[in-house]
Amino acid sequence: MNVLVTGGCGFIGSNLVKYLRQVRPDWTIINLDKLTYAGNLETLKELEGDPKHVFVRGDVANREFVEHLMGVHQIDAVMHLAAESHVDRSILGPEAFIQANVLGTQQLLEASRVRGIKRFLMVSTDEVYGSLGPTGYFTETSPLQPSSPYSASKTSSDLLALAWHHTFGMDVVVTRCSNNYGRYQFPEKLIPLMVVNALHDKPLPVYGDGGNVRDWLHVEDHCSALLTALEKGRAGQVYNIGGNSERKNIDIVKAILGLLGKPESLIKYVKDRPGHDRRYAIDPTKIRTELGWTPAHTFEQGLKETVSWYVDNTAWWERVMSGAYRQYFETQYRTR
Ligand code: NAD
Ligand code: TDX
Repeated sequence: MNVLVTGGCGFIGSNLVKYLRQVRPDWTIINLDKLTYAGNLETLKELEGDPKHVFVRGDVANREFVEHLMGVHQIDAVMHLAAESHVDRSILGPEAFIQANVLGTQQLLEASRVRGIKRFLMVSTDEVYGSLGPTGYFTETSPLQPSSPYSASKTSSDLLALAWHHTFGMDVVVTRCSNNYGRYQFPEKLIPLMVVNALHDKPLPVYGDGGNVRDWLHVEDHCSALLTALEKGRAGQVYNIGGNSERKNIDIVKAILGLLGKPESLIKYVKDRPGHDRRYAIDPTKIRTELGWTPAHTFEQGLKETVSWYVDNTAWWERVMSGAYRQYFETQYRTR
């Protein structure tokens, strides 16, 4: 089996590539990544020389190139993770999100159709559903009401993937996952940002009143769910992924400070994010009952391990913060 993973040098993608190499050792993974600011090839250093992991730098929006790549590597299935992923950046500059998430997905779908790809897994997000009130859960039939340019672009790509199933008969499965946390997350997202700032005794910027709720899932549980959906999901279906771990942002920030032995005086309430969704909560019944998936991590244990990982791997995030991680690609690949 030859699988094209797009965005395999990002947070979830790099965890997924490593996970697949472990649990499906006979598969060949073609990792197509543009290496934007969020792509870090260094994260996959341990796979150097592994003949079953082929890294290719490229843009999913470059259809001719992607079609060629799919032909050369005789790709059977696509796991599409490549995207611009940070909500705050989408507020500052939405264009890159439309280009990568909407146009990029359309081009990738079209290349997949032309090449007769047997299964296309579209990695979407719970943000497509918009915001919940204090009660209730997102199910797969909840209305799609995205709030930010990021979530609107993801909703577009999610619906494009389903359109390629309905209109062209392509075998497409869509997953919508809640907030991920774990190792190798870029320190612009809530959990790693708070850890890194706390380690530097810098203020921890909490948006609004800190009462916004997110539903957290360990990245390794997301990876196992993606493999389950790829192998067992029904064509044309959507599967929510979540671990029933709703937490208020402020409670997470306080938990991180507690784990690091830092004072709560570091918390700084700042201006709210425009259009900030109040609450996300996933109902994962369908993937649990229909496909038999269950998460392996509890949030408390997972957060503890994640915070420890950032404490033990300062070199990784310091090279991200300084920009030095970009040199890895230059020395390892550009000179070949
Ligand atoms: P990330 O920003 O860490 O990584 C994105 C990767 O995609 C990077 O390696 C980047 O270089 C690459 N990329 C961006 N544009 C590209 C393009 N045009 N062509 C090829 N590669 C490109 O993101 P992440 O947090 O790992 O998220 C991965 C996917 O999962 C995204 O589609 C995101 O919407 C989705 N998702 C994320 C979460 C979360 O909590 N992080 C939750 C649900 C769904
Ligand atoms: O500095 C901060 N202060 C703060 O209060 C940051 C970066 C975030 N927040 C809040 C905003 C959110 O309520 O924390 C919460 C989480 O924020 P992010 O880490 O930016 O994630 P979110 O906006 O929830 O989106 C994430 O989950 C869904 C991912 O970035 C998306 O890619 C995914 O689709």
